[in-house]
Amino acid sequence: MIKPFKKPIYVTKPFLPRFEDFCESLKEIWDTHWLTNDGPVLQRFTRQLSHYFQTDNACLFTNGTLALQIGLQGMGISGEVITTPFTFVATTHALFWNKIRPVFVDIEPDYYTLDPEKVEAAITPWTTAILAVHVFGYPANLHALADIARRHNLNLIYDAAHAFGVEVNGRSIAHFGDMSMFSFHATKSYHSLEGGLLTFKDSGLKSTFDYLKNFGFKSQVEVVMPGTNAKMTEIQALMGIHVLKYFDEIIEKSQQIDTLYRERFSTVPGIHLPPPLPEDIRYNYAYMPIEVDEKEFGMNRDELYEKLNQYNVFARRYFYPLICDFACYKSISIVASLKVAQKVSERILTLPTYYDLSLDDVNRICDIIMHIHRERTTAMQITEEVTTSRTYSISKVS
Ligand code: T4K
Repeated sequence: MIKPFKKPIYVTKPFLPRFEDFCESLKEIWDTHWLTNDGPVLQRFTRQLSHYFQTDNACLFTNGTLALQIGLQGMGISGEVITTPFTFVATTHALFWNKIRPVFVDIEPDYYTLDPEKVEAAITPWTTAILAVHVFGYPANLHALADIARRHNLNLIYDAAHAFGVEVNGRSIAHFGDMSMFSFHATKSYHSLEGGLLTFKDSGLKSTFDYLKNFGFKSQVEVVMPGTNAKMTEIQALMGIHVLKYFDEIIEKSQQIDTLYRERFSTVPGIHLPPPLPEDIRYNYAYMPIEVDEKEFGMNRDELYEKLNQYNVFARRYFYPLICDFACYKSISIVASLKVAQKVSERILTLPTYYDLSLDDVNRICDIIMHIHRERTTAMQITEEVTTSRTYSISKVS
């Protein structure tokens, strides 16, 4: 008998720097009384991120959703945008708030990113951009999408909310496409409490993004566009600076967790994991998605999800339902089949992974899943035997 965890194990738990270190550094903010509106800490954070991403084209926002929304607005994207239904709802909301029609196309089965073939087939005269997602930090099919965008003269935008720290051939993922958005929400492996970052190719966009996130102000007496308020505060920026120092350690620990899960699940029937990534990709191990095959495992994803809750393990069904199945997007006509996305969304479960999740706890989560599987398959065998013997005795009597 395996006992439930005493305390809940959530899908993630934000990394925090040492309390004393953070408090000590707060003194700077207390001394200056500068809390927001492009303060010195935000400026320092921006410089650090520019260095980290090796680009001056970086702009910080109060969260990833507003970053993406403003990014699309600043780039003047309109009409139709081809995107994925297998993502967090904010990806589509950013389009909606810009009065852009999302055109959902299917994903690839291994890493759940946009299927380039399906993208090409969905292009119409109204298409202005492709909005792909590096979902779970898995890079989208960068070269194929770039090729399509180039041939059809489309903007290529990445929702890289999950992909902080991901590199391809030694280059940050931020350097692909025309613009990328990174989320620094507390639930991300890299965070600034809340926060968002845009990186972009065209340096001319920098001032537009700066205006848009600050009500459109160019000077105290000039409003050059109807902007909004999407500024990052000094305390957010300070947290971002602290967490950045530990990010390599966070990745290293998450990699150990990933390796252990993979090892343990290699012998569990019906639990499928995305294949290991090619060697030229430096992954951030931010999420631990598994797919549950009902036939092989003996129960479906939702039953496993509920059972895990009984053991105090709170895995999440990222991303279910598909965006196109939410009431507010139901009216959007789907042009193409979303067969893969539908299947993945019904089978996906993201397991706990975070910096201070111990390997013992990972082992215990795996033990619980194996125990649930064994319990179910034994019960199924008994039912089968009873049914067979009943059929046999009935046929003998008759
Ligand atoms: N694009 C994509 C692809 C995204 O995934 C997201 C955000 C965005 C765009 C938008 O970026 P932001 O505007 O958020 O910067 C969470 C996050 O709120 C959301 O940021 C994230 N994606 C999404 C995948 O996950 P929920 O509703 O699942 O979060 P919640 O509150 O249920 O938290 C999950 C678990 O994390 C909790 O069970 C416990 C733990 N937790 C959470 C918080 C907030 C903590 O331990 N401490 C905390 O402070 O959406």
